[in-house]
Amino acid sequence: MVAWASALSKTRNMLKQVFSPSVGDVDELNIEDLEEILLRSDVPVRLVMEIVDQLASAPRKVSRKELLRDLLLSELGEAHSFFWPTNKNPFVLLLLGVNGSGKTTTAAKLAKLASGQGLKPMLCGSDTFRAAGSSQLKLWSEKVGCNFVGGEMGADAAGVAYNAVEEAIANGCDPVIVDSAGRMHTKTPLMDELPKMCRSMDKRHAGAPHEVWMVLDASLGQNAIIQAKQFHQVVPLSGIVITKLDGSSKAGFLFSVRSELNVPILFTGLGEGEDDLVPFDPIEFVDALFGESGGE
Ligand SMILES: Nc1nc2c(ncn2[C@@H]2O[C@H](COP(=O)(O)OP(=O)(O)OP(=O)(O)O)[C@@H](O)[C@H]2O)c(=O)[nH]1
Ligand SMILES: [Mg+2]
Repeated sequence: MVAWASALSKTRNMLKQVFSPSVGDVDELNIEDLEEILLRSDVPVRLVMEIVDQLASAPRKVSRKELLRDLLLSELGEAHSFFWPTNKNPFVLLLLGVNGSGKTTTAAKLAKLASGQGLKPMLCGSDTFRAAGSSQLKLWSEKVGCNFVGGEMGADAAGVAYNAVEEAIANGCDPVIVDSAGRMHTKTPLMDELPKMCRSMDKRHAGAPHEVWMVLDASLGQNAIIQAKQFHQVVPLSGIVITKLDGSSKAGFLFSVRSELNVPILFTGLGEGEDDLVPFDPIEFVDALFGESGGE
């Protein structure tokens, strides 16, 4: 809870301006200020309008803060708990996203989580665009203490992914977490590489990758949704990881994910360390927005 509260301190501090300590007091709430703050936090316009309408028309005895909390929670829907499937032999997960969104760090954090649960993960560094792309993940694999397969700069990313799956099968590693090179959603040739990677893994291990998660940088706000839609068209996404929630004042775009993408938010990055990845919990997220303490 402390991590969530401190991660969301920027947005929370803005909200505090409209909800005075005597929260719930109708007269203390300036709806225009709230509207501006929600929009600045990248909460979708449609939802902001709905919130403003509902708050303005609610009976006086209803706590505005509670009503806002309920509206935000219902927009996020239920929490989606993720458990590593153990019947895929191995389960293969592909991570993708634009440059610098946090894919490599997230791959390492996920491997750490899987190791902690007694699994034997394999990290695959298929970022062969950059000289340091694959070696960065290799360093992480040493830190986390797990198997690793990578490729030289310029190597075929699909081939690297194929090799990783093959080696995982040979060594009994499960899950396989495949990191990919950052790519802009607008660059067609690079985007075309993603289905090729999927076909290559499927050739070695039918059904792989079993899941494809997009890693979204929270500081991008609504732009992250535009990117995700493009990726979703090229390779259907089964999950979303939101990184850099710590320090983002644009976390309101999370409220667009369900209505615009209908892909579950599974994990959230709350820092740069290997343990700073937590399952996404809508209640903790929304409560951290209104929390009164922590992480100032
Ligand atoms: N504060 C914070 N920083 C993060 C988080 N996740 C990743 N980062 C930082 O973001 C930067 C980019 O992370 P990478 O994991 O290299 O991102 P990437 O998507 O693999 O980047 P490319 O491979 O270049 O596309 C690094 O400095 C990470 O430490 C997070 O949850 N919080
Ligand atoms: Mg990377």
